[in-house]
Order: sequence, then structure tokens, then C-alpha cells
Amino acid sequence: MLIAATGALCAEHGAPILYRGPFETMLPRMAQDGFRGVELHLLDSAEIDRPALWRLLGENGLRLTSIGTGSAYGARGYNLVDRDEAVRRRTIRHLEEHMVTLEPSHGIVIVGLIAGRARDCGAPPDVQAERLAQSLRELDALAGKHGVRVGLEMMNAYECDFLHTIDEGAAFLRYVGGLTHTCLHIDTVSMNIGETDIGAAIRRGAGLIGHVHVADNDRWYPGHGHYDFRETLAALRDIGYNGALALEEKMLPDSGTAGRRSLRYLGAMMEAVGI
Ligand code: LER
Ligand code: MN
Repeated sequence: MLIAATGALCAEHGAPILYRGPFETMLPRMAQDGFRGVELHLLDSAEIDRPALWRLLGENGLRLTSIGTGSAYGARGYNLVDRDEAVRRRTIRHLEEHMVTLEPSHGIVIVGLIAGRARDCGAPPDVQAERLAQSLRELDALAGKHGVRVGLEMMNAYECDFLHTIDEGAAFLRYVGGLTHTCLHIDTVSMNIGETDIGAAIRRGAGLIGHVHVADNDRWYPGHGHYDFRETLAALRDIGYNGALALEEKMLPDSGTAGRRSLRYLGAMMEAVGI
């Protein structure tokens, strides 16, 4: 399991993104703090200098595990269930740009907030489900073309209105049917809110879980609060999970301290459960 730091060109102070700044200063800081993986949260992949990013990743020994896409939902209203088909089409084209950025590392494009909500859809839940299913079928085909994967994130009920638990995600993937480049993406903060038994839920998700967001229950670095990382890591070990643990956590008390403490704490927990 590769522990990845989250990073963004800019983000609100309280947002759960660990490092911020231009690639040429942010990526070396991550590497110096001990990271070998990075999850970038990008507003628009078409606006970045991809060759420069790929060069800097290589120079700093970092693998781009994943791209977080939620900022385009907030800033531009992009989503996959919108009542306006033109918005849905624009969102799929937008996510394909992230797939191009992820081609060299065969990483994961996250579909979390950008999945959209009932208020974007303006129709009953079955229509919302079918629109998301149709959008995911298209994204899945594009992911195959670009050699990447889509990670459908299960988020808690305070942040989204559809697909909160691993069981719900698994049932939805069965409903969509035939996806070959789409996985479930889980998040410790949301599991802490929505799952009844986190270890058992992860074990039932064997074979489907492809990406993991990690933070303590208070969204600080692992070890700051009371989330049971040992239980989660043991369950991930049992299902043979070999993807990333991406630190979607606050930069508190500062990026470097939080990053280094996360690596130390998760490293010790992984060793304790025999990973
Ligand atoms: C997105 O990855 C997520 O987990 C939400 O909580 C948005 O912050
Ligand atoms: Mn998350």
C-alpha cells in the first residue's frame, strides 16, 4: 500500500488537502517529507502543464496515484446527473482530461462530489441513479481507452445524498453492470459516520475497493483522533488491497508536521498488522 499525500495548486485553508502550491515547490516538499505517492486535487487538467508535472513527479520519485475532482463541482457546477444534458457531457469531457493526466501512472480519477446530487438532477432518485449509471458507463469506456480507472467514492450523508456505504456502492455497481475500469473508493471519515461495522464492510467489498482516503475522525492526521486504523488496515490486508492510502486531511498544525506524523503512524500500524 502506497501512502499518498494530497496536494492542490490552491485550496481553502480548512480544506482537507495536505500540501498546496505550484508543482515545482510542492512536489519536492512532499518528497522531502518522505512521500512516494501523490493525489492531486485539480480544478482543470486542461489548464496545467502536463509535461512539466510528469517531469517533476519523476525527478521527485513520486507516483501520481489519483486525481480529486470535487473542486469543479463547487466552482463550475459540473456533475454527472445534471438535468441539463450539456452539463453532463461537459463533465465527462472534463473528467477525460484528468484521465490524460493520469495516463503515465495508470491512476484513478475520483468521482465523489462531482457525481452530483438530487438538486442537480431535479428528478426522482431512480432517474438520478440511471443518469449516474449512464455517465459511469461512458467514463468506464474512456478509462479503458486511457489505461486508467474511475474511483466511485462512498461519502457520508452530510456531503452527498446517494451511495453512502460500501454495500450500497457494491449494489450500485451491480445495477450499472459491465464496468471493467471502475472501482469503489472508500474514505475513513465517511466510513466512521456511515458504516455499522467498518472491518466487515471492507471485507464484503473485497475485489471492488480500489482507492482509500485516509484521515482521522476529526480530519486531522491519523493518530490525532480516535479512528481505529488497525481495524481498517487489517481488513484491507485481508482483502489483498494493494492500492493507495491517500491522506485527505487538514494541513494542521502545518503540512510537514501532519504529513510526517501520518507516515509514521500509518507505517507503525501497517507493521503491527503485518503489511
Ligand atoms: C471527497 O473526497 C470527500 O471525501 C468529501 O468529504 C469532500 O471533502
Ligand atoms: Mn474522500
